[in-house]
Amino acid sequence: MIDYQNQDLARTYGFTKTEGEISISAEEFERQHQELMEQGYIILERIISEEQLAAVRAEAETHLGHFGRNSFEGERTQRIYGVPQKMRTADCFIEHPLVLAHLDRVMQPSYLLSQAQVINIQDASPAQPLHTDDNFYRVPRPRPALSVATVFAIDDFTEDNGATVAIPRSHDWDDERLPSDGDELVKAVMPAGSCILFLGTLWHGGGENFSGSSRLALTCQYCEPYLRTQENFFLSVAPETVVGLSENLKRLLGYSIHPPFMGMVNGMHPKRTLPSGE
Ligand SMILES: O=C(O)CCC(=O)C(=O)O
Ligand SMILES: [Fe+2]
Repeated sequence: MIDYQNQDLARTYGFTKTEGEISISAEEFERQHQELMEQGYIILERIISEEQLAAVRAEAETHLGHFGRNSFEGERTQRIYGVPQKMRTADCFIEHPLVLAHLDRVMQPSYLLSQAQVINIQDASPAQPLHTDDNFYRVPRPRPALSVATVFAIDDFTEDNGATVAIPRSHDWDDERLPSDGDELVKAVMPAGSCILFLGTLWHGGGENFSGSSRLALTCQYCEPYLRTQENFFLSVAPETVVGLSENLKRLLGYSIHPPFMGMVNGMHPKRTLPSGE
């Protein structure tokens, strides 16, 4: 019998695999992976260049405006949504080879970008409520993560400017267990260009900012390929924009097939819907 679940049935447009090389050894990568699975997060130091940071900052500044509408978004926090349409300087964060290598290891092929946001936490902003990022997928815990997130520091993340906080090992908690006063909280204090990468089951949140300055960050969430994404990128990213993107980004935005045929359009690969060039 044909194995329809695992076979790529397409001819012209098969399912695409991650492109890009990582710059660390296989042993170091394996060590990071073990740490991620044990504590629920890892910090990847200085993986974005000064030039890339300057470029994303300049582009973000042209879009930052509104403040959040509730305590989750943060009433003193500015967010840019729809980033893959608006900001080409964010691409190198969304498809960073080391991030994708970790995603390849913990998620099924053709995982999707669920959301991408710039987050600017202003001074005198209270901490964001602690939460997990995949709790709207109502599958009982403990369980494997259904999403993975990154938060990149564009400004240095310091003790007092709102660095992301996380509860180590909380990715293993069941549904009954909620954060309480005795829990260990770590702050992702890290230089600009670094990121905290964590499982969607980990309890975390944006930190309190009492530094006198704002904290600029870029965050991405990725979900298993069979789940609904938070942002509807089919509507927010124009097909004319998608045509110019890398294979990695096309796949992450849903121009991909989760074998054997999830994601099809009129029985065909979604890339066939793109304007000429594809
Ligand atoms: O801003 C941060 O450090 C974290 C943001 C976050 O966890 C979220 O918006 O889901
Ligand atoms: Fe979050």
